[in-house]
Amino acid sequence: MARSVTFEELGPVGLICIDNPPVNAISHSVRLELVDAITRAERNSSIKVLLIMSSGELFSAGADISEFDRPEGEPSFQQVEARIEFCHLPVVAAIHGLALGGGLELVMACHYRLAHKNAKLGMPEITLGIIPGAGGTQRLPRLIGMRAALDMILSGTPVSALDAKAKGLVDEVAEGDLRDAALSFCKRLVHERLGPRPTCDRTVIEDLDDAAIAAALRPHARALKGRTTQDLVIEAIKASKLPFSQGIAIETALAQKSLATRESLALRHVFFAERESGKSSGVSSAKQAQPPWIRRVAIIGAGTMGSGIAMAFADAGLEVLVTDNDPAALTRSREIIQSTYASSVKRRRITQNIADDRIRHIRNSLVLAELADADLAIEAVFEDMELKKDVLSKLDSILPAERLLATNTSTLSVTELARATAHPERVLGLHFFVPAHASKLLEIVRTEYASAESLSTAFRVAKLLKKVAVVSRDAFGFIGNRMMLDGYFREAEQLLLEGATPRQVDTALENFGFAMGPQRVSDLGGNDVGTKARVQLFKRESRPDPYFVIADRLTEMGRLGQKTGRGFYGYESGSRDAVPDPEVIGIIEKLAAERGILRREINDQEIVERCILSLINVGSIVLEKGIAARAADIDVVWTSGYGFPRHLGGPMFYADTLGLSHVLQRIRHYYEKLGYYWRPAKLIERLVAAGSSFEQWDRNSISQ
Ligand code: 3H9
Repeated sequence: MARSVTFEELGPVGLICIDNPPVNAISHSVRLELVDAITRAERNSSIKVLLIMSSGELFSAGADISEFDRPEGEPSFQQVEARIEFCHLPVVAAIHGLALGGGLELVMACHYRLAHKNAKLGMPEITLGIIPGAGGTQRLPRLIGMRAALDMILSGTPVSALDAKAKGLVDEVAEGDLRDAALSFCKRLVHERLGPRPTCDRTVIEDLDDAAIAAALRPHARALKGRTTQDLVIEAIKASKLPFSQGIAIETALAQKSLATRESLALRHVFFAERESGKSSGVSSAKQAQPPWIRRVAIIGAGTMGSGIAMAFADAGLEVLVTDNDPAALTRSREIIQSTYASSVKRRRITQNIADDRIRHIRNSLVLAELADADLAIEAVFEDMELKKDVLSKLDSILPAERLLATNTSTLSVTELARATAHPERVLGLHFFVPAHASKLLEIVRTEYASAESLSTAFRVAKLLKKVAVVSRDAFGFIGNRMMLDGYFREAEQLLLEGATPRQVDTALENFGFAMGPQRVSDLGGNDVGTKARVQLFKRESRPDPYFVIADRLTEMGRLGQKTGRGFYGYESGSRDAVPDPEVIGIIEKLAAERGILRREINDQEIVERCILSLINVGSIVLEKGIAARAADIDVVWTSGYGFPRHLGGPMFYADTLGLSHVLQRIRHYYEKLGYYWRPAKLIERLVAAGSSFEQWDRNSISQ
């Protein structure tokens, strides 16, 4: 069996190298082999110092998350760290790339630390709903102080090597070859007879009072809304004032507690779901296949979406050509791009040099034929079937036959668009979300013609853009918008007709955990945008009244949302604060009366239950129709693209935690009360009859 840790004798230095691709996770076998290597070095009298490094692109991504549901086994993390800390030889860690979570905890148990200047060090456990459980909450405060440690663990964001040095987390920052620098460092230790320096022997002098805790929590309030892990982190960090062994015992108990929370199960589910998305129903080979190199991208259509997509590629360092036959559109696009980058500079997200460089990566042209050497073309012209067909067929004749042609449609049939070309196998939908350069989700829309090579290229695109990709079959609304329109948003509108107010619906769903309630989202995106999209979608499939009758009426009245200062709410000039508007209640009452709907008091519990259950029910239909391949893909779409609280795992995972028989019973209840559109999805009925769950369904469909 291949070893995941190697040992090399280099004069007085014993070099231990972790080699566990792809991310050097500290698995059980790595821990076993680390202890073996240390024992071997200790027995060798010519070795005077131990150096721990890693191969590959990063030092370590931390503990092996896939082993979390099993007993830790021996040696545990703590045992390995104690072995390092109490080794009679000085132990040095040299970090390149990333040292995260358990990887950094291992580093902190070493006696000396070196980092390459491009390395980053972080404790991302909180993003998985757990606390650092391998000494991190005890050693980090000993090295950098309680407040800095609390901030680093609460943020979950890695710090740079230089920052780590300033904090006292590393001793030296190396430029050039890390191995050479680390070997010189080790030899210096030998020469100067510097011995072990256990972190556990240090004491924490700083205090953590309530004001300091509140100040540490404040910047993370939004990310931690509805979460509980932070309370356990605080408790563990406070314990670092105690003698080390007592602090470690408290950390271990709290870490076990965090692992068992629903929050942690949900966050780990989303972590793996994001990495698994697309690895089913024949896509896996495409995801793993070696896709062509992509350096130049052509965007056709210089509107808001085209400009956003252009920035997404420029941000990834690619050359972008934006074409449009309207010179004014190209001028506007340049203005959008310049002002977006200027605002990023103003907010200190990027420097002026980086902004200038990205702008230089984007070229404009009025001539479509100029894109002939592009590795990939994405059309982002108006949502009009004939126009898009015309553009795609022209692209088809300009670009060599193996290049991907993508459409950014959110409403039209990609299949019909593909048929307009001579090579339908190279046409896919790449559904970007607004703002295209910042949003995390990319829906890849496949038709029955799409080739594995096209899919593979689409995955490469997502990876380049650091987006999470989910494959959807070509159907009304794809995965996300179908669930939003037929489920979540429709139910929100229905609740308004039945008696709730926009503020009540939004607040209830924001308290549930959505970043923004549905009516505020509509006002932000523009009610007219939704109305236009539904007009197009209805050409594929229609929906009976009432279906977004309020939003459409608001559009007719010019109440388009924030951009006109009036929508579901009123907005003071220059303000984004949504102010309830009695005129809107009047409009809703009238629409309800026209449909014979009797308005009544509706409580928040009913609002949340109906919006979430309808989302789950339509999600099940999306699954049974094969629009999404896995329930976990739906969870990825909703947590990364639609603001569903990540710590609840996405709608389908949440359904499993509620229990599917309970879910079905409540859906049946609303079906009896509200009629046809609440008809329970057959898939839920089948799963309940079999005593199964969405998770089980995913597992079965993967093993088929
Ligand atoms: C921890 O350390 C707990 C301790 O405090 C206490 C212990 C007692 N384990 O993301 P990618 C896999 S908690 C297992 O696509 P990238 C991943 O599934 C841990 N597997 O690459 C994927 O597999 P596949 C704290 C892991 O370049 C492959 O590696 N650490 C782990 O875009 C490539 O991943 C974290 O939270 C892992 N720890 O990003 C860091 N990490 O190819 C989690 C990755 O089969 N990891 N895999 O799909 C990351 O943030 C990113 O993976 C990383 C690379 C930035 C490292």
